Amino acid sequence: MILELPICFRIAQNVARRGLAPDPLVGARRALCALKYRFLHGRGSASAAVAIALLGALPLVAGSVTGQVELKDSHVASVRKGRDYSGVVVWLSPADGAPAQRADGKHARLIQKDKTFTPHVLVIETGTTVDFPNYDPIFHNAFSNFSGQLFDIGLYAPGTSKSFRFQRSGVVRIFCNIHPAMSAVILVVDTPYFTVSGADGKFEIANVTPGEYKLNVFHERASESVLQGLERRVTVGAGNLTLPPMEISESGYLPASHKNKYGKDYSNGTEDGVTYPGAAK
Ligand SMILES: [Cu+2]
Repeated sequence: MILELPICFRIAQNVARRGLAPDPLVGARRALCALKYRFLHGRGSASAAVAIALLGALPLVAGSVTGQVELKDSHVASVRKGRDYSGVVVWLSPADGAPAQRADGKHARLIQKDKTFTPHVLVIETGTTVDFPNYDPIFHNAFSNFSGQLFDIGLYAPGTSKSFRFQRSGVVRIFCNIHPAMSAVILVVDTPYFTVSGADGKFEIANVTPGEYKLNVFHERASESVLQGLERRVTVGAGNLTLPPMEISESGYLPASHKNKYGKDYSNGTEDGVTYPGAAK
């Protein structure tokens, strides 16, 4: 106890000077020290110590946001007849324009198997590295020359993987330079609060720190104006916030063919016959 007191005194001074602690655990420790010092020495402000205890020692209870989306006016059979409303991204960004979150050191995966990128829609925090493992017996070459972030990880052989770190927020449309039918979307966001809807259109963003947020929505076949019309401000408290159902119109979406990474048309029907240096025979 005696040895603790000088430490508590310094911490209490630090708390008094700064007002708040950086996180609840540190706050709790500092507040306990401050209170202990106050009672042992009869100095300092009791109200300040209590305020510190309340602000720092009581961890904020995380909230959640749930809702349901429906895709309308779609030309895609699985959506129109199968009622597949998957692939809608919903995320929360701080309403006060707080500094962007970065996820340096985090990894996510976009698998290539059966000439398909999985998942088709991947959401990551800015700074995340995406690994592109190739589980096919053929070469692939993921790239993007659309808006968002340009990248080209080159050819990679069966059973190998390449990686790329996404450092800017935005929509990155991914293609394969060998297989024109392969596509995916990586959405890079400046927040840890995001989710992707399931086939039933339901979504949940869990473990949200209570506060004011801007709710953002993305779907690859929705126009910019439709998506902007769905933005709204939400207040997250402790417990669950259920949003009213949202309809996302695909009206005006025109599927368009895309070029390869050189900006040229893909060669017709020969992709599987291509032999690459070092490819397994
Ligand atoms: Cu490919």
